[in-house]
This record gives sequence, C-alpha cells and structure tokens, in this order.
Amino acid sequence: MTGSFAIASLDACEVLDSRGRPTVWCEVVLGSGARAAASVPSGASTGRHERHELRDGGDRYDGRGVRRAVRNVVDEIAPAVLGLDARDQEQLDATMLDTDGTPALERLGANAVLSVSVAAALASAAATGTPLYRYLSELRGERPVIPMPMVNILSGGAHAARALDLQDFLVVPHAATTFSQAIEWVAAVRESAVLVAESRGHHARLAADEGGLGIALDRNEDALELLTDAIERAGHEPGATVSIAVDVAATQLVHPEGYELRLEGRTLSAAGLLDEIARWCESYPVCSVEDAFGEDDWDGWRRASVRLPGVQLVGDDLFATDVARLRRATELGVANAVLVKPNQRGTLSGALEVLDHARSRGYATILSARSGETEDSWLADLAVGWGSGQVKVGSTTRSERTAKWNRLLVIEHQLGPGAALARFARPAV
Ligand code: 2PG
Ligand code: MG
Repeated sequence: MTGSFAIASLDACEVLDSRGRPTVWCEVVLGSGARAAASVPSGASTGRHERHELRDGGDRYDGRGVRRAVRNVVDEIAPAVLGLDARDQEQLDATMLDTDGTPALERLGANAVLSVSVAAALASAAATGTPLYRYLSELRGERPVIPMPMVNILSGGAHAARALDLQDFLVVPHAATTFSQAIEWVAAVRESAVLVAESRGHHARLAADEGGLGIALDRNEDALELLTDAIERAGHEPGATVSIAVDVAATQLVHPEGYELRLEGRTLSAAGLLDEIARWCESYPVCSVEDAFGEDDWDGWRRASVRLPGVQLVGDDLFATDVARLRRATELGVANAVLVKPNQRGTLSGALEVLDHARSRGYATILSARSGETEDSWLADLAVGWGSGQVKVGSTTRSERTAKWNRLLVIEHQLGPGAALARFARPAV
C-alpha cells in the first residue's frame, strides 16, 4: 500500500505568474502512477519575516528567474524525498526543511519547497480518487466548510502603482447564506463601484494586480465613502449584510517619523494612525482591518487591539505565517485574526500548524492568495478542507482570481444542499 503512495519522481520548470514574472511549477508522480502538479504564488508587499523566495538574479527577467529553485527541486529535493509516503505530509515537509538546513529556506527557496509540498498533497488525493478538499477534511475528521469570501474591490499601494496609500479595500458579504449568493452580491458591489466612481468623474476601468479597481482618488478615506455608496447602490444596507474590510499594509507606509500617507502629503505617528483608523471604523461599516501597523510595531498593534476590540484585526506581515510570531501575539493579546499564506511559510504542514494554533486561541483564520498568482486553484481546496472560515483571493475579475472563486463555486455545487458556508463572526468585545 505504502508503495503505491511512495513518491516515484519529481519534475519542475519555470512558468509565469499573473504579473508576468517567473514562478515554480512542480509535478509529483507516485508509485501508483497517480500524478499532480502545482505552481506557487508570489507577493509584492512581502514582509521581512517571510520564508525566502529564491530568485536567480542576473539579467533574465530583471533578476526574477527561478531556474535555481527549479534545479533545487530536481537535484536536491528529489533525491531526499523519493520513496517517502506522500500521505505523510509532515514527514515530507520536515525532510525538505532538513535538506535545506537554514531557518528561512534560503538555500533551496520557499518557492521550490512549497511547490513539492502542494503537488504531493494533490497527488495523494488523486491516488485516493478524492478531490483535495475532501481528502484534507477527511484527514481532519471534519466536514468540508466553504469559507466566507473577503473580496477586493478597490486597490492601492504596491498593487496599483500607489493610486491610494492603503493597499486593499474589500467587502465581506457576511449575511449571505450560500457561497454562490456571496459571490453574486460581491460582483454586484464591484459593478456599482464602477458606476459610482464614473458618476463622480473618475476613470474606473483600470484593473490593478489583483483585479481590483485602480482609481485615483484625493484621499484614502474617499475609497471608504465610495465603497459604502457602492454597497448601498447594489441594494445592500452597508454593515448589515455587506461590510468593508481594509488591508492597510502599513509595513509599506513606515517612515522614520511614523507612517506616511503620501497621497495626502502627511506623516502620522503610530498614535495618529490609530486615531485615523478608529475614526474610519466609526464612520464607515468596517468589520476587518489588516496590517494596521508595521510588521515590527508590536506597540502599535497592542494599542490597536485595546482600542478596537469589536473589529477583526488581521495580522499578515506581522505573523508571516510563522507560529512563533503568532504565539507571541496570542500571549500579548495582539490582533484577533491571522492571514495564512502558504508561501510565506514554505510548507503545507507549517501553514496548517499556524491555522491550528490560531484556532486553539480563538483567533479567526483567513487563507490568502498572493498578488502574484497562477491559474492554479489548490488554495480553494485548502480553505475548504482545512475549514479556514474565510478566504481572500483578490477581485472577482482576472482568471488567476476567478480560478479560485470558480473552484469554490464548483465545490459548493458538488457538496449539494448540505454545503455549509462559514459564518463571519465579529470578535466578542
Ligand atoms: C496581502 C497580499 C494579498 P501580497 O498583502 O494581503 O492581497 O498582497 O501578496 O502582495 O503580499
Ligand atoms: Mg496583507
């Protein structure tokens, strides 16, 4: 039996992500002949604490080639993992970490390691004749649950040539009772956002890296106002059925004197930024704020956690999908939700460890794509199989985004009337 699940061969090559930059594709073949492939994503607003993404340097693709990472899969990882039982994800991932030998996967590259980690899980699922989401939920002995989507409508920051300082203005359709209804609501809000923006004289047809609208507004707050109006125009009561989530991505705003809002020509102290965010949360239907402070501003984070107890406070760069950083936060009472990005960590077992730790401490979990993605949809299966509760994939346009939403729509269809959509729970005050 083990023989048929034993890793028989690995193959890898360089493919392109949605920004036209190289990324790693890997195929795993098992003893039974079952095979599966996965390609890995890449961020733009990457945190300092993420595992290392190995790039070639040199002239090709402005130094962004991944031929070394590809070679590492074939020359270094393959000899170490051939013969291992692909169902034993922890052993496979631990073997790759050992083979690398550095804390941040600097030698082999987190991109190389993750491609094998994911393709092996997909191959194991294929060998058992089950889709990945079901394979993972059965391993956990839990029912598959469809995550509540958090969907990008307006983009700024590193994803939209800094049209706005804040990176993502998203919506959470929390009163939806099915996933398909949730997506339908969100798509209507996006359409409304275009109409509202155009009625105010803005050009609103340019899509940013994640498919969100890139609109040149005068103030960051104008995006909150526009989004609130768009929710209303789409037939919803802002805050009652659909609310706003913001990813400040504040690590990108860090300035020697605090946090710089370049669009508005002002620099705020950490206390000033917190006042501003608190005011936004009072004036607009904001239910979730991600990376309100920089990745190492533990004091700012602590103050925000005291001041905004009823808001979902999500750590992305702060945690970098690292369990030690999450543990520190849970001990200090910092944040109440964690963004889980498998490529920040480099392995599926590492990402699942963060998810489980967060859950055990009552933190919400949001499985997240990156701004550079491929047409792969394994993230959708992870979100359902691991029961992450929420998922963040970008906008409802661009194929690398719709690949994930469409996969979730198909999973919901296949689960039939029993398909459960996770509820968005506001943090208890
Ligand atoms: C984020 C992600 C996705 P990036 O900051 O949450 O929106 O962006 O992949 O560029 O880090
Ligand atoms: Mg983020």
